[in-house]
Amino acid sequence: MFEKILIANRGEIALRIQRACREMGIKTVAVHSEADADAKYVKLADESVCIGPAASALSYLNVPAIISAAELTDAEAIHPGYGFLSENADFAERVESSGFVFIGPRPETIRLMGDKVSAKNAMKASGVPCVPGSDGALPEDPEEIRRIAKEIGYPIIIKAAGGGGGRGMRVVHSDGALLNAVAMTQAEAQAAFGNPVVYMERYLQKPRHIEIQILADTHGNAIHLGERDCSMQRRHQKVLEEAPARGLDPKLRDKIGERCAAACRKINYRGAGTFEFLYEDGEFFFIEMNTRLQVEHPVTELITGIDIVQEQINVAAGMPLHYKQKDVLLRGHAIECRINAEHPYTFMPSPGRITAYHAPGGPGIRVDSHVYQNYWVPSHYDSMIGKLLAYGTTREQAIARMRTALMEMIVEGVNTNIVLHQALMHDQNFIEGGTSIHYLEQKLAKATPK
Ligand code: MV4
Repeated sequence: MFEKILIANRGEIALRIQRACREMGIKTVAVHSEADADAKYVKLADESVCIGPAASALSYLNVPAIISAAELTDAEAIHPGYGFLSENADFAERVESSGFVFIGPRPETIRLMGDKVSAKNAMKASGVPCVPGSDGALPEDPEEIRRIAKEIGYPIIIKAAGGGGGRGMRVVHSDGALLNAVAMTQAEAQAAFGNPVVYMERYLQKPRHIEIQILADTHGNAIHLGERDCSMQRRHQKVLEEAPARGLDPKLRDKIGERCAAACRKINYRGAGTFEFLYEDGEFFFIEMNTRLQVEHPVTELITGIDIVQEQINVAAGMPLHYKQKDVLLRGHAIECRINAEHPYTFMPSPGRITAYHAPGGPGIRVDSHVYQNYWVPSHYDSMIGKLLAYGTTREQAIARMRTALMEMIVEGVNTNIVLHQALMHDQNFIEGGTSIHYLEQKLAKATPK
């Protein structure tokens, strides 16, 4: 096992990874920007290194500074967390060629999944069901493009191979609008990602966003940990996540989960990963794969009892997974509310000093947060200040516990979205469950007419 790991991230996830390391007897190195120098989680690490000024481009994205910090402190492995460099294949390659272990998939795998066309091709070939669409990149010939769209049937969606997470997409409703939309998406893709390749899919109009968590080791074992429903989102930012997904047939879960695990075995996947699906009318359609630890991983930890971060570290050290598929039992229900320092209805970021803070507690409550009274929320990074999770034997109990926890939670000095979560925990459609990816935006549009 490693003796020392460098954590190339900040905030709650830096603390989460530290906690896993401490339990495993591994020393930690925190790297931080000037803006995060005084944060308590930096002091909690065994060692810390300042890697640059507040701006992410000069610190948390500063590859040479991070590698130097690992050399300076004699760390053996680097955990990238989520965001920042976590899905950057060049970074993973630089980490490994510098003699460190990258806690994540092999660089080739990150690259394969970073290109959405090659990801979909690989998954289709591995037996994962995909959204019906073009066979890879769209051809040049406009008549060919029109024929493909007609065959799929309108509405269709044009997506950039270099995009993902909601960037570089365009919905098209008719043949008349098609070729212009393709040209626009190609031009935007070239400008944004340096890659003009686009592909086409049938546009699903009211899907849910359901993702499957997987773990794979370097001994040929791959397992799935069930799904998370991440449909409650606004502008591609998830607001809350839960597991299991309301109404999902356990037989279908096992089937799709096993397909994902089999695909991992086939491509020699290593570490933790997430298969993103759209789910509509009882059918799963693969859209993308995330090759990192996700923000919402604790939802799965609560219903499986598996520490996903510790498994990542184990696998990176070359050890086999601690669990076989038959050991993975989904028990109860978990909900995660992302607590952001932002205005609850305009979503304007609200950096500044937290003047009063009280974390909720009690049975089934978990708070993953790095903040405290007097903590300064910097304006340079995303606005998430923590995650509040509630576990219950039933979904109803998880909701009841989340309501209580949200009521107990105190964050003063900055705006937060706590009242939005409170409203959602009393929303009749949320309580019923199974709302689509468009539900929250529609609810907000009704609540705040222009
Ligand atoms: C889609 C879709 C409907 N049909 N693909 C947006 C993010 C990117 N990961 C894929 N996205 C979508 N792809 C087809 N064929 C609708 C979305 C989509 C979406 C997906 C997941 C979560 C939130 C979303 C919000 C708007 C659109």
